[in-house]
Amino acid sequence: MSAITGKLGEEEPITDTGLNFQQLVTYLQTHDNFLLLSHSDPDGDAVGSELGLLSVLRSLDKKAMILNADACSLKFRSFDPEGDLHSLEDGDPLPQDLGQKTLILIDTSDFQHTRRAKDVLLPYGREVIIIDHHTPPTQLPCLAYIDDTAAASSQIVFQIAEKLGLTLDLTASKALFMGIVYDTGSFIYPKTTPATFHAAKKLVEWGVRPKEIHSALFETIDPSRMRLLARVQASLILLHGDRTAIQVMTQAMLTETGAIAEDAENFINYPLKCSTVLVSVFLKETKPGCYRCSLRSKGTVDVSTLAQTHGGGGHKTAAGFPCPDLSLAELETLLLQSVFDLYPKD
Ligand SMILES: [Mn+2]
Repeated sequence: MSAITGKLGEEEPITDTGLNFQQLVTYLQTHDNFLLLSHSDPDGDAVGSELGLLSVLRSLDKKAMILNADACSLKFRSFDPEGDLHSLEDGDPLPQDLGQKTLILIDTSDFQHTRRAKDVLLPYGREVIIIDHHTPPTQLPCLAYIDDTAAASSQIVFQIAEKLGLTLDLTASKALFMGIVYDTGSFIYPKTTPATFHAAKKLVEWGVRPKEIHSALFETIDPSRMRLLARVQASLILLHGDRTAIQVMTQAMLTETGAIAEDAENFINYPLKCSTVLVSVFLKETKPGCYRCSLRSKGTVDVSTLAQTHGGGGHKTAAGFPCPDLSLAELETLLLQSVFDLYPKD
């Protein structure tokens, strides 16, 4: 935990802009007229924490609304039966009283990550306050409560509700549970703690059925994405004694299936389920004839070195590099050798 952040703890020291948890709760109680927004391409936790916080504020009889820059993807819309997820992308208008509104930026502390909102929303509110669980920047742009030990922003919103003694309605409870499931990879990522399970337990007590959330999140693939998955997996080859998996996605596959490039998210992870595979390579044609190479490792080898050699970057287990000047055949030849060189020789 960095010194400038607020913490879950009421006597924690703070600096100029860092709020502690009690100060955050007091702030919400003593202000009114809120506009909630999150980062671009709002993910499960962005949507879940926004819908949860909207309900918390309305339970306190506050005026509150959500207005993001980007529309949220279809699979999250079922968590918003009242249609509260407004966005500039959907053509929703700026509120007339924007200058009187307190803007709550949730699930990011970086104004740059709010796309158009940084130009048309954030400068014009009465005040901006951040609620987030990511590692904070060295200088916060405004008042902020950041708990980077929290598994999800949705977990923080649950803690606010609990502190206020609220029992959330089913819509808000489902949204928060979904945000937690999304950001913890179904309760397995390292920041999953007893506090995460405590939140989940209470949300289930408030009526959430975990199976229903799981189905909405993970069993709602569009037919176009399913067809793309079939095409990409048909390209899969195993090399180097079944230690390397390579998959290719071309522009033609997107055209033929009606899918979009984002639909291939996570395809690179499937081959890692194979017991022998140590490195998964995904070659994506980003524009006609132009490829990008993504690499995933189970952790035994470091794929970031390979990516750096070719002008890219990343981490030990997830890296990538652009390769605009190579044909697919040249790229495959290059990877055949360079991935092989990563393995320890006996
Ligand atoms: Mn999050």
